[in-house]
Amino acid sequence: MTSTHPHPVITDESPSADANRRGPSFEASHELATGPVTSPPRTVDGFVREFLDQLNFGQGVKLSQSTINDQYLALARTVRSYLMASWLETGHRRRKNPTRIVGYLSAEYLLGRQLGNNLLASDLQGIAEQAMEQCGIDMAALRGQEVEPGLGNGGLGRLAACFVDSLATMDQPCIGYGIRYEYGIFRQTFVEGRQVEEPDSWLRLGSPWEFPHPERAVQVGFGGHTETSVDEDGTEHTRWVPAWQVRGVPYHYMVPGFRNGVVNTLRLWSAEANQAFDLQTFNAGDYAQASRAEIFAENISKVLYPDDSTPQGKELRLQQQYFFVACSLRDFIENTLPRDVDLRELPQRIIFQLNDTHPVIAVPELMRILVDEKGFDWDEAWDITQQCFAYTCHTLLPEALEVWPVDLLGRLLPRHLEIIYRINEEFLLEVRDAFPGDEGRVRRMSIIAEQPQRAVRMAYLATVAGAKVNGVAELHSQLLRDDVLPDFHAMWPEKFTNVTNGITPRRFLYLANRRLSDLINETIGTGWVTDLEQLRQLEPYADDADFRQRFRDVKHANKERLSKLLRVRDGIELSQDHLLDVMVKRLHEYKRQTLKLLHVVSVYEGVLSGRTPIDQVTPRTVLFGAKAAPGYHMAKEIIFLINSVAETVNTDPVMDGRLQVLFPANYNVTLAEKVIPAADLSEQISLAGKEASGTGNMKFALNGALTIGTLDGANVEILDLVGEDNFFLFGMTEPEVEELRQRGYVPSSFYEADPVLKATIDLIGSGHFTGGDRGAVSAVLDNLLNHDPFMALAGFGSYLEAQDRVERAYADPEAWSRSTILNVARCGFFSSDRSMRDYLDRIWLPGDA
Ligand code: F58
Repeated sequence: MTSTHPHPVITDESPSADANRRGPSFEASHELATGPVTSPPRTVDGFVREFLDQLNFGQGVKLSQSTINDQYLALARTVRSYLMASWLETGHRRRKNPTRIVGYLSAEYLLGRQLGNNLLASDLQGIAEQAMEQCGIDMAALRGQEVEPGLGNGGLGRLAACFVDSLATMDQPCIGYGIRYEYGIFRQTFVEGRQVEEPDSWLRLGSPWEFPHPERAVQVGFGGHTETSVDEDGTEHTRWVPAWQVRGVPYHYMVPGFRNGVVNTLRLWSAEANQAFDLQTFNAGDYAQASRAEIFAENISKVLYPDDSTPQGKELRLQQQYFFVACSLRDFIENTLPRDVDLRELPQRIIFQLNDTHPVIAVPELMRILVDEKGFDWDEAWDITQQCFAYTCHTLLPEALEVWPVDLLGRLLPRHLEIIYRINEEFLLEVRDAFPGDEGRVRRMSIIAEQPQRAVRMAYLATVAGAKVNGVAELHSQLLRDDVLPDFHAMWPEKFTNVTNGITPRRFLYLANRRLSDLINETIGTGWVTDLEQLRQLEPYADDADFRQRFRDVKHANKERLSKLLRVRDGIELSQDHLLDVMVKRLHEYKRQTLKLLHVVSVYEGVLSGRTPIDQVTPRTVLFGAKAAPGYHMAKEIIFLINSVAETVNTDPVMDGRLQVLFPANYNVTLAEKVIPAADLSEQISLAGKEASGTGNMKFALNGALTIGTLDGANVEILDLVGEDNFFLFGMTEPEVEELRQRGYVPSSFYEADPVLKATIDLIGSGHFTGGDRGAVSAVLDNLLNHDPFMALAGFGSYLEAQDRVERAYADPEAWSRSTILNVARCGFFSSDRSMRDYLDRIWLPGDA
């Protein structure tokens, strides 16, 4: 352990020369400078004093002149200063006692607001409330001032945020690595029912939670060519000579554990030009040209790519991916790992978890560092690399598996392409060895696809390089083994494992649902917050009428809270005595928002046509929340249709206010925290075999909503745990879906055979919801009737039947409450703490258990 890195084979012109210069690492030099750091006193007075200091000296204003934004920034910095000692102490402790740490590589972190979470983690909520009161400040207004960092698209980014929260709470060393996008997921607005995207300038009013560290910047190269030389021993060396470089500047964010004195680090990279502008060109008056390099570099971390399901051909996206993993590996190897550690020991010090394929270019990057810069021979480098990575797949849709055309990759990262070719060559030798004479298999498994164009299959590269490959729910992992990567599974069955997703109970129960957590605390104590299985102790209370009443009171109060919010935020009215039926998630055909909409229209059509007496309609509010990728045409048409139906149904007196459809714009983490605790019914209705896991499904169940759902993703496991009496199951199984597809699925035959479905679709087709304009809805309807790739029409009958069951169950409040309590009591498994334990046991530290 005490030998030094092998001598680097690097010349002075190399982009990395600077980063490789010996000297104490940053961590070590910091150590010399740190004495004990003390927090401000944990009293109301101490808090007030710190807050006023932050206001006066941080913001440069007096309380009497301060704006809400000044106050919010000062409050955030106050909370930060309480966490600081723990942050420094955690780093210090970790350096003294080195273990294998997790480097979570994720292009997305959908963090949500930080203030509430950090107050909760540091146990300063009460003190802060009182301190603000003493200052005459409305704390709720300050909370409302925070703009959430929306640095993710949906489930995958939110999962990363839950995971880092859990690791800190479990005192597990982890650095979350990602990108500090200047603009996160777009802000959605509706104009005449259609989605309009606006840039999300989340940094505009200041960003009090981040710590820029320009002195820790690293260089990242792009483009150029490679050069090969032979040394005196006859060994060949290759060197990459990039054509251009950018600087990666790290911004550090605190990731506090729940009241345990641990603060881990999230390190997000921002791209900057090495030279801001060309002074000579500027002086000559060509201002635009003078800043070209700056604009070019800064574009790399400018904006989060909104999921468009067609990742190919997006050069900037590949730049982003390489940029952040190159920064992260450099940072870990040069600035985090002590200098005296031999790189052969790297696997004992780090496991890089690849969050989907987005960071997979890290694999050839590590090989390049080890072979080209550090002088390892290929086999040894490959042996190290294979122990340093593990890969999580988050999808089952083939179109979402990233492939990069070799032209593009070779142009942007020529050395990496060479390395990938060599990895592939050696891998295919292994395949031929294991399956002699099976050239079909060799072609199927090649990391390089030949059709429709030569391209690198990033999922295959990750599978070949990773020590482990996991899916995110039992069903998903099984389909991953059987359908997506069967040849790889046949070759390395032991590589494959499952870790079912989870959610952090801190944010999604304690913070989001204060009333329910108070009731739980009162009933079983507070141990559940870090040991969610303790919720099991609530089971007997499902039979306690008094407890059920209190549970209902909580739900009612949460509806009231949501109702107030929606009135102010969106100008919409939520009827609090309705069954609140919620479908919130990204808009995607496979998730089947159209199926939900067909149900809504069928209820309306029933009343309109006289089939259903109005007094037989269960008063219900259907709430949608969904962003569509800007380039996803069909998804945007579906949004328009939902808004059109909402407008008609909500205002048609024939419904007597019994059916409301709400679609607040810009669904995000902040809104989720208010919507989920208020929901009665959780819609998880994707076509079986399409949703890898889902995590919204877990959040709803844990907050006492019942699920109507298919046997897809983690629904299967929720059903298993809560029991079929407490879950509204419908629809085909995954094998049944496949069977129907094999038989030949004809959606129009379902339309012809089911009069309710026919009437429902005909009503939409008549232009009833679009002011008589039939053309306005034809894209969605044509698609449903002629293609329906996700079999919404085939699912309609059983879905309606399940909705009938929902209404019958809802009509008995005591039985309904009993079920909701059992859902809460039995969903402890879905804590992300448990997911992290599983990653540790199965992937990160197997054998340590
Ligand atoms: C989601 N994927 C899965 N991808 O769809 C969901 O079932 C799962 O629960 C979740 O991951 C966590 O495992 C997902 O959110 C993305 O957002 C990608 C972002 C980059 C572009 C392509 C989609």
